[in-house]
Amino acid sequence: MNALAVAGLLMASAFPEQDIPGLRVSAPNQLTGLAAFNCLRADFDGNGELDLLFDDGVVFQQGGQFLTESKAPPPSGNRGALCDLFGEAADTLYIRSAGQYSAYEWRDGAWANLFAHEVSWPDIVETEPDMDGRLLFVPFLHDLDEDGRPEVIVPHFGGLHVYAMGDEEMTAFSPLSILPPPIETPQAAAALWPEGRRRIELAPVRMNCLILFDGPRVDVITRVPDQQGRVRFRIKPYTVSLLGDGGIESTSGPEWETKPVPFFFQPVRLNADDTIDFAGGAWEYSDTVGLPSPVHDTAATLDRGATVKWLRTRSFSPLCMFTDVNGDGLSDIITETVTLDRGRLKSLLRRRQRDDPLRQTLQVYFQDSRGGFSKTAGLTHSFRIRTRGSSSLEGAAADATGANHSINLTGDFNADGQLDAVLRHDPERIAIYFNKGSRFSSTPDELLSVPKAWRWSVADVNSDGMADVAAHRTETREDGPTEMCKVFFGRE
Ligand SMILES: [Ca+2]
Ligand SMILES: [Ca+2]
Ligand SMILES: [Ca+2]
Ligand SMILES: [Ca+2]
Repeated sequence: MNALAVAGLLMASAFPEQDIPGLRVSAPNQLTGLAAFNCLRADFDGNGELDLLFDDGVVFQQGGQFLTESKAPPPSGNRGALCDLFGEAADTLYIRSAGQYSAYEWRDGAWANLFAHEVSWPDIVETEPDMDGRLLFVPFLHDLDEDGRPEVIVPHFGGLHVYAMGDEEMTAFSPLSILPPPIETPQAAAALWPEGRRRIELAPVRMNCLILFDGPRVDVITRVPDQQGRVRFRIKPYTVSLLGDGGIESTSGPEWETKPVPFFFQPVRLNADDTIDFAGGAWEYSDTVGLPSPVHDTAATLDRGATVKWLRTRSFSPLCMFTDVNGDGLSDIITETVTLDRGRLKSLLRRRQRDDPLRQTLQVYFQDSRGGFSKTAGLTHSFRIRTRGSSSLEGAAADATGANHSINLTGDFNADGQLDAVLRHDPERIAIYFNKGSRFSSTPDELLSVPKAWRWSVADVNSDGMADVAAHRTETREDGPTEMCKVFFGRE
């Protein structure tokens, strides 16, 4: 192969890129690998291409390009209102504003109002005049009775409030008492003197539970800490039925509890069975060798705490601990091991600048179909991480754990079902290594220009099945901070 052919190949494989100012993609959720967007995404104008709804308007996509120059403002009169989408197409905008519930569709270049109903919500939805027409993206829709039409769900101290849309009008059901009672939060005694400061204090209350919705099934999950610093999860399952006469009914199934599990566990779905799983991780400095070094625990249970898969590695907190790395529908455990050799630690402790590459070893423990995880790692790969040459241990920790230096294993860039690894290659570029099933490519398959000061994250921005890299930076300009974002679109 001659040099020209090599250059041709490299150019052919480069990811197309586009600036989408204002777009922000978060670091992945450590338990699910999912990144959060600061916009809602749907094909609002029905041209078959996904559009981006920001809090101040829609950026449409046309011919694979996002038209960032012209933003269509959200429906007027909904400043500071809560906004959610629903359904397969998810192109209808549902809005909860002060005293009102309304819906809009984009038709012939403008928002068309589908309905607007007066509602008195149990919580405060403020229409903020100073919100400058911006929407708040808060999920509140769920199809409880599975008729294809979403209900509005508002959890509140008084219970779970449900509202259903009929053809003409809206039904407000009486609140379901299925949430744990609010707890009074202790506070300092009220002052009795001077007289002018005397007042009746209302004890602040809080409610702490997680509500999982799955069709008519509602699981209410509470944490019960024990004396040993562990925690049990108590799960109350309910089935909610909306009755034809405007009534609502909830029947409770048998309550269950997990065995005591580590305090850092959280409920999560690691496979598609009926049992809620629990998993998590935490890191600390371990002082066993005389020098503080980071250790990270990663643990998961698929059987209510009866067996816990527990892995301890020398590492800071990884970007993500659980994703379905091999695309079989079962989430796998990812651990990282950072090789911080004694020489480097000593030089860090002496506060001497070093720019040694760290070694970060990725290990994947695959979940099997028998309800467990592999005993040994099914996929192991050692990557070189170049840090900025931090002069302190904390700095090195920040370097190694910041989104800029950790390994991101949450996106499939070539749509082969295997998640690919993304990491910073050098100060000016990040590298993508394709996952070959039992190993990663030994050299980067893609190198993207992402300057040092830019942060980056991974998500399928245009929903074409191939992960993309979104790099961002906040620039301070005369008229305030401006969010810069450059998206590199993955392609086969
Ligand atoms: Ca569109
Ligand atoms: Ca898997
Ligand atoms: Ca892949
Ligand atoms: Ca994509």
